Amino acid sequence: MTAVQETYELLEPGTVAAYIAAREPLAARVDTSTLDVQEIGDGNLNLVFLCRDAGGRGIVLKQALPYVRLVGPSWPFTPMRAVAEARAYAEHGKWAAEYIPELYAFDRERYILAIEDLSDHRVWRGALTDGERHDGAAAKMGRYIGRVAFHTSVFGVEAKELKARAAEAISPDLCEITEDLVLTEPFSGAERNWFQDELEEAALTLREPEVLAAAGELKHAFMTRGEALIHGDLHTGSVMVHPSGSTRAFDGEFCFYGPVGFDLGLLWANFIVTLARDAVLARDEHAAWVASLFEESWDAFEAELRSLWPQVVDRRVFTDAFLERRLDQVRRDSAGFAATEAARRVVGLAHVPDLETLEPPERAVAGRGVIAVVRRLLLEPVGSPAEVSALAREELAKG
Ligand code: SR1
Ligand code: MG
Repeated sequence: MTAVQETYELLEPGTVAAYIAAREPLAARVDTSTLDVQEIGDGNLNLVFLCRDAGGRGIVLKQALPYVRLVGPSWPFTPMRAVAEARAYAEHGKWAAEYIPELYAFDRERYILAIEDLSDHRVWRGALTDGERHDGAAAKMGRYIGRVAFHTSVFGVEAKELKARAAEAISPDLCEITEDLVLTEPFSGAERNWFQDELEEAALTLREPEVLAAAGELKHAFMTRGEALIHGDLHTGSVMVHPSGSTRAFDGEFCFYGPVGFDLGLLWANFIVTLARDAVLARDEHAAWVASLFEESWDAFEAELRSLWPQVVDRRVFTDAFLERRLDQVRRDSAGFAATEAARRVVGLAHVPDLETLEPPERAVAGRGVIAVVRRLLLEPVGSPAEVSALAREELAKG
């Protein structure tokens, strides 16, 4: 981990109104004289201020702390992640503006992003945990991933230009977090891993040599395949949903040029975790709906990529036949990355409320079920999202 000696002023609820008032493009968006400011950051990393005026207008300020919030100042961490997030909003906004929040301004000196207020939306993880259905959200995220996969890759960007962009977007510290927490530690063991005592035996099965080797392949893919400017942390806690159907991916600070299947895989992993919750709570109807989201997201991704394919920059080798091979590769990658992400939500550092809010006996059953799904996804070749979904339901039904 790179230590940073950053000195910049952190926002506090009491200083936010003055900060906004002093910046013309922001001051025009809310009435700072009636501003109510709440710090609502519930993620692992940053400060997030929801600012709403008496007239109901709002704005969100997100500031990167110079350390990992989940752990505290003992884990210094680069605030340059805010630069990466601004890059994600700018680049993804060119191609998929309807699927992300609007970025109003970025303060490079203090690592503050001013973003569209989506407080009328819900974080998808919370909605899924409560058993809500948001029809069409998975398809929207599939389309988002498909657009980004095309327009920020060698398929949509001239080769030298793409290399220059990729060089500018390297993000070693953020990638290291994912490489360690998602792609290594659940399978190697680590001091900061934690899990219920009842899961000890199951957790150890993730360290068997074949499982570790499969995780190694995925880590290698993550570290070496700069396919597109992916979101990089697209779990269900990074998506907001609204009853109108509006669905937005936020928190793009982990974006980097990486494998496209990583974004789909993170969504799928968190569908698996929801399925585990549904299984122990006997929420059969919700489970049947969640089980359909794997294919829904994939089909939308595939349709988007196919529809953009005629615009491929270099058609000499990136032919229609190549597209079929490419889709096979992303399908396999997605299933593999889903396994690694699901594993870390049960035995790694960063757990999720979908499972943690269960009563201990149900939590243990759900955790063991997720681990069984992870092992099968890593050890058996899985060819389609429908297979991932069916395999997950089969394992989780064993209780
Ligand atoms: C120490 S940061 C842990 C996790 O929080 C972020 O949301 C990412 O998912 C990261 O892996
Ligand atoms: Mg996040």
